[in-house]
Amino acid sequence: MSLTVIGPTATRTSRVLWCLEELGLDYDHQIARPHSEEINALNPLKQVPVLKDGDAILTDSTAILYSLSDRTGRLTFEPGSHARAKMDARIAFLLTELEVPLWMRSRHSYVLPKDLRRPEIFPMLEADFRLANQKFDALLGDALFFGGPDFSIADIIATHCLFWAGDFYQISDGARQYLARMQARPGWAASQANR
Ligand SMILES: N[C@@H](CCC(=O)N[C@@H](CS)C(=O)NCC(=O)O)C(=O)O
Repeated sequence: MSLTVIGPTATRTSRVLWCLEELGLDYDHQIARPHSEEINALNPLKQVPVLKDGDAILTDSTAILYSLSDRTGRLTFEPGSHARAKMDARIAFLLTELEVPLWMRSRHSYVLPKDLRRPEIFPMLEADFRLANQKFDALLGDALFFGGPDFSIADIIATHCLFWAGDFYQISDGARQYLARMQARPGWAASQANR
């Protein structure tokens, strides 16, 4: 595989970097910013991450994680199995509940043009995040991993969201312990090296 990850580390790009580190695959990393000429030419949404995968251009961090894990058969569960459906359900929760208040908080803090930002929604977003954090705790229970019996791409997305949440909010004790456990993995440290 010839893989080039494009996007700054301090974005959802880090999900892709961490996945590649966990898989032990070789890759290049280029730090182009969202809305830069280079990104706009690759992704009509003007967003990062972008993965150049041979001749193919892949976008969306979750789609990229699915592509890499399905192709290698690692960090995931067998397609069609109940374990896989459970992991998919956990990822759906992460993207539709835990990530949403974080993304909206970021959009209205620094992503959107100034005249479109609405900081008056911040208290509502904080309440949404609290609720999502409680749901995360309930789903995790006393399990080691969020997506199933082993470390999976669900843990990459969950960890990234909880790390991102630290920019704005205090996370629950359970989430903090989970985050510390995930960040102790060597792949996490390696994924953060090129900032
Ligand atoms: N669902 C996409 C979201 C990508 C995204 O919004 N990336 C942010 C950086 S983390 C970005 O490029 N923002 C610029 C913008 O939305 O205009 C993914 O997971 O890759």
